Amino acid sequence: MRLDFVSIGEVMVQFNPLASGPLRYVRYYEVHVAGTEANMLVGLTKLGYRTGIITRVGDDEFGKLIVNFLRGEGVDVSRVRIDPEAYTGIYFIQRHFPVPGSSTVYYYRRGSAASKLSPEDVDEEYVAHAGAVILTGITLALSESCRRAVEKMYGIAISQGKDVIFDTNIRMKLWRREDRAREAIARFLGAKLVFTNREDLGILFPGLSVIDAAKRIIDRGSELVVVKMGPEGAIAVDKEHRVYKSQAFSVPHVEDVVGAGDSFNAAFIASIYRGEPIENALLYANAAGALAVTVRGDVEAQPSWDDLRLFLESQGKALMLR
Ligand code: KDG
Repeated sequence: MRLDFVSIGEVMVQFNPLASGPLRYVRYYEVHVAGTEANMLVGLTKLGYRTGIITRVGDDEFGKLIVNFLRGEGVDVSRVRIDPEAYTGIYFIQRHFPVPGSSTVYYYRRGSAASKLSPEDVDEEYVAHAGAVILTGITLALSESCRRAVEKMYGIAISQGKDVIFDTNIRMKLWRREDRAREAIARFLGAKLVFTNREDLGILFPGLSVIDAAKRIIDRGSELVVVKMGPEGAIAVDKEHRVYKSQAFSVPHVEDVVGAGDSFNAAFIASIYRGEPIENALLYANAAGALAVTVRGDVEAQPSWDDLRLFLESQGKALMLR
């Protein structure tokens, strides 16, 4: 089977409270399936692409939920390994406290099945047959064997002349030390398309402005760098150092901001791979990011092209596909 995009990473069960505020007062949770790589793949399937994930889940009910969910969304799960020795990772979200409009994640994932991913999970043929590979800093942070698995996938993609898309996605709760993140992520900054954000650039290139830091990534071999800035929109820098700026959309109600960046990435990637200009890709990506924050769960409000058209029209803009 030929897939357009494949990725590797941990998929977890997300417990998202029905009420906002401190978790000690929360009594009811809603169950979702999430994880940055899977989120991007689901977003891409909604926009018409064929995707697949390499991961491990435990031989437990949460693992079964994840596989059923991803399969239902159209993501290829033929490379999901069921690990009888380890459990499926989970996490909780605390919403709108102590900072209204923000969300905080609490992981229960150390030693999980996915943290045991290793180079042997990376099927060379599977990667070689894909159109492009999506990698993130989160998988690099999970364990030494995860890091080697991501490096293997990167090596296969490069040797086969495949595009690599990389999101720095620095989670300090996983890395604990900034120098570790900086060192592990450095070699991936030559990926063809790099997504990042202001905080990550501050860790990767301390003291540099956002635009200068993005230009440094271009100088390492990347062709396009996209800096996501949440409610402040996004900036892209291309290989001629041209800078593109775009504004975010505001929505009437922010339910949960977790996953917005993945929704943004999916729409941006989908647009670029169908040949849309960078300005339009940024517009559609901001729209997809805005939609994602309106619901609990990372992927539930990711748009199709028709959804994007309707959303943009409601904002006085148009979807102009080539
Ligand atoms: O981008 C959203 C993800 O951060 C969230 O779903 C959880 O994948 C996750 C992680 O590792 O933080």
